[in-house]
Amino acid sequence: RPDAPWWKEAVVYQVYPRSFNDTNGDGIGDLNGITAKLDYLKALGVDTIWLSPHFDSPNADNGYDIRDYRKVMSEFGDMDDFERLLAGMNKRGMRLIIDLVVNHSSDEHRWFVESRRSKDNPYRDYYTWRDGKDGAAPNNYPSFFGGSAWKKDEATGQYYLHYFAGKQPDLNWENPEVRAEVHDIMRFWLDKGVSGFRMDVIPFISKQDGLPDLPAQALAHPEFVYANGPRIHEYLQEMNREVLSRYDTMTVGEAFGITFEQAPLFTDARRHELNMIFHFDLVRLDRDGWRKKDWTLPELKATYARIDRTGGDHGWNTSFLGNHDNPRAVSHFGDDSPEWRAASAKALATMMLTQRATPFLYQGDELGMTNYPFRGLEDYDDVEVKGQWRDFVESGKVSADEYLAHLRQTSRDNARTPMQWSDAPNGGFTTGKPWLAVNPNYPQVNAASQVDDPGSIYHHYRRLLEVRRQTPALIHGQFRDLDPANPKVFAYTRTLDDKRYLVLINFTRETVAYDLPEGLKIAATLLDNGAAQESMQPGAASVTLQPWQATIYRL
Ligand code: TEU
Ligand code: CA
Repeated sequence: RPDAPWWKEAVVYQVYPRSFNDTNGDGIGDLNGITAKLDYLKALGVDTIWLSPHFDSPNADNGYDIRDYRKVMSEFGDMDDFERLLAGMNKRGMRLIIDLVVNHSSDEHRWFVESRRSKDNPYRDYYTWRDGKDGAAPNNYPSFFGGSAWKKDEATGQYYLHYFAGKQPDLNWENPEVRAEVHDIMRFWLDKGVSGFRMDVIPFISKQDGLPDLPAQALAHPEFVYANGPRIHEYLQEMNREVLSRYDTMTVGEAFGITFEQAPLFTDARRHELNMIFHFDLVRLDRDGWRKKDWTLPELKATYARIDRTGGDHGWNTSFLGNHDNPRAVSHFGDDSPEWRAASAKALATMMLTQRATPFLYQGDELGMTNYPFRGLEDYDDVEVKGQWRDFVESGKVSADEYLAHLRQTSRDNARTPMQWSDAPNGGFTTGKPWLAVNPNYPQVNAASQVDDPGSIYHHYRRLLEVRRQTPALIHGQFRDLDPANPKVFAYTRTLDDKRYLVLINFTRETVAYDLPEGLKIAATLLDNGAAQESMQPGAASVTLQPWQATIYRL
């Protein structure tokens, strides 16, 4: 598609800098560590990096609490290191998008330090301050990180709003000065040469008029109220007009609290808001908050079909199976037992990279990194865990054993353990003490051994990305699920003009004899994940799918 914008054909790799690569032995990944791995990423075939927050921060939430939007977090390096990273990327034809975290700042941001001083401080209105109600919080809003979303501040006796931690006060977007500040920050980084933004909880920036109490049934999932403020689309259109439309950018909004019906309001190109959003429905298929639930393949397929429909003719989607807030993809949707880990990780890669969407790979998923074998509370670092522990376990609502059993599978820390580069101590991530423990399976699961092995997960990702680049139908082609109710096999076609491809994925440990629906016949195999055992004859109408086999055929 010669007329397609670059961001539709891009392949994005998310770097969580803290856990990527440490070059100075302090146990924390850094920008120089990313620069040192650009050739690795280039060889994998990704062309864009999304960098999780790299800004100055006291790290109450690993950088999602920003103290200075124009300064590099000292643990990660300095502005020279950032410029070097960008130059190294440009040299390799790669682009960088950064994390725009502007629903809230850190409470240590200069604006908030001023704001909390007095009711008439010029920065007072940069945040949301209210009097308490009957000696308690102004309303019943809960925080995602436990307790109330309001915190009383001693200086003035008023409460400020924080949807996340108390150290993450929500900015007041009603104030035009706040919006102008954000636009300036965006221009600052775009002028440096970044190519766009992943926007953190962006639907939350518009607050409900009058901040009324949540009805009881909304308390467990306040995101659907927080994401539906009356001015959200006005703010995004203004941001687009003032900033984005003047640069060649990629934008992707983290759409926490957005339903399928609402998605096109953000992504329909005719509305001039964002290019794409991250739908939560797939990664939340099997959970309710920290609770893990069962999921079925037909549910997963229905979710893909719904996501694809919301793209429509004027929108575009993202494809992702994990990020720094979710468990590891292979542990989540695949089979991370030693026997099936590699095959299932490759099968998931095949699924993720053959959607009509821009793929976002999360660091380490190209190696099939797995969830961490957490034991007790002391193994976790995440601020979210501490808040939930207070709300659910200390309050006596849930036993420690029950909470920990679910958390082991749902915790964000599963994805935050350091990258496993080699079988050297600490997986080669650091020569010091890593800020979060390295998964003990690093001698078996690491980049060095997979780069050397053409049959590895890494090389399957690499081949998939190559095939995708050469096959426009796999990027732009229409998606159709051929067999939505099949509980074992995901079978879909991707069609562009007269080119038609079939993807078959066996989601089980069993061999499945599969007759192609609708009289379809295979013309050739484009790429399989190494599980297939028969070589297909042209004209074949049935396939014996091996456990976790995933194959792309030309029809
Ligand atoms: O995430 C918000 C979000 O949707 C969830 O990950 C949320 O933290 C939790 O699952 C609700 O129970 C974004 C960032 O990706 C996350 O890392 C930050 O902690 C959060 O916003 C606050 O900035
Ligand atoms: Ca370091």
